[in-house]
Amino acid sequence: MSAWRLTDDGPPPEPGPAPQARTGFRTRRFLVVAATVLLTLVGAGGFAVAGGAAALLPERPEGCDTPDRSIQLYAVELPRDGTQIRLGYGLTPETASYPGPTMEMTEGECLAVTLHNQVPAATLEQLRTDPTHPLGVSLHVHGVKYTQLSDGTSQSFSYVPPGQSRTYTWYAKKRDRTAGTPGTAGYWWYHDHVVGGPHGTKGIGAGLFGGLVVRRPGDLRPDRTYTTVFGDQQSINLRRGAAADTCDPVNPQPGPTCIVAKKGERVEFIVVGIGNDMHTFHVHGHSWADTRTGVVTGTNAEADQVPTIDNKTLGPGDSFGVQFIAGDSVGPGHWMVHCHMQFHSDAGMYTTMHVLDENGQMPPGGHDHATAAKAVAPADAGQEQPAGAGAHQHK
Ligand SMILES: [Cu+2]
Repeated sequence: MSAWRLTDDGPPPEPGPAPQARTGFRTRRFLVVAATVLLTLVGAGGFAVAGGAAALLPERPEGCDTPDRSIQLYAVELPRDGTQIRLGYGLTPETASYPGPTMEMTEGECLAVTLHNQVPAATLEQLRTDPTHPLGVSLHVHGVKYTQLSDGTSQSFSYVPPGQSRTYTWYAKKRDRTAGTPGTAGYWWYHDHVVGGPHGTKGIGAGLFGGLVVRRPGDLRPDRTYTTVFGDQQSINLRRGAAADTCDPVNPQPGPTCIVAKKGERVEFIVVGIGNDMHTFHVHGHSWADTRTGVVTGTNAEADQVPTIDNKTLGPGDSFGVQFIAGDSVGPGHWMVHCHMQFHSDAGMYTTMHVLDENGQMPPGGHDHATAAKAVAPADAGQEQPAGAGAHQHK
């Protein structure tokens, strides 16, 4: 156990002179050690660190005295995908999915997310790679501010054992022009950091991830937002080929496996990379400005400084967002969304954005991927899977 300490006036005093300072140092060191022991003991219980312990490490980021909003989030086990264990986050246990619900914040806002772990201990045990690793799920977020108590790691004891709950506090800090800090507006993601091992690799691979967008006041609001998580095994949202697009042509229900919009609607994608592979995000028929939001503003001279793109590289842990107008000048249609690493798309790393006309109708013709949809085996971040066969066709 070490007592961390940093002073502006050099190392701790050597034995000898200045007995008063020496005593002070000893006292402070004792307090820090005692505090660390207490925090460890409370944290080792695995439950929310509360009361006196919360005073040791800050519970909330500076600027976030009281959360502006609170939500409940549930981690549950979903039906298995073949033999693959699937987990999901949901605003209710019944609506859990992978990706989990898209979170939205505005700069300046402080959000309290209470995570309830309803994943059976036996399932977490099955995913565990080291028998000494604790059983639990967590919530670790990118981009916004949080203190160590909301870090969502086993190292900081900020996880949730089976059957328990814990509140995580996220702060969408504003840009500070004086300090030169950039703010937190952007496209981010959240995920488990505990299931299976100290980096949550099994939790992410099983489905515990979701998108987060932090807006700046005045940002254009999209009509529809989709989160596409590009991962290992050539997967989009852990699915491949026909399994990645299950839109019912008669009654399409927008969701993780059905990307649909009407012509003229502003569509937003939150794009996230998980796993170990590089990918690219490409949409047919549509392009966007390579800015924070995909939208370009300002004069023509200013706009000329921003490239227009329709393909963007994505590494593990990266996230970005784009916005464009569905069917802009190209009309309704079945527009492919895919990774442009050719062997990835060949293996099934593609889905479709179905753009209907202004009345919500799809003009007939032009969509048949029965022959292309070959790889539909469940994808997992950690294991090789046999490529199954599957197809769907709708016109
Ligand atoms: Cu790829």
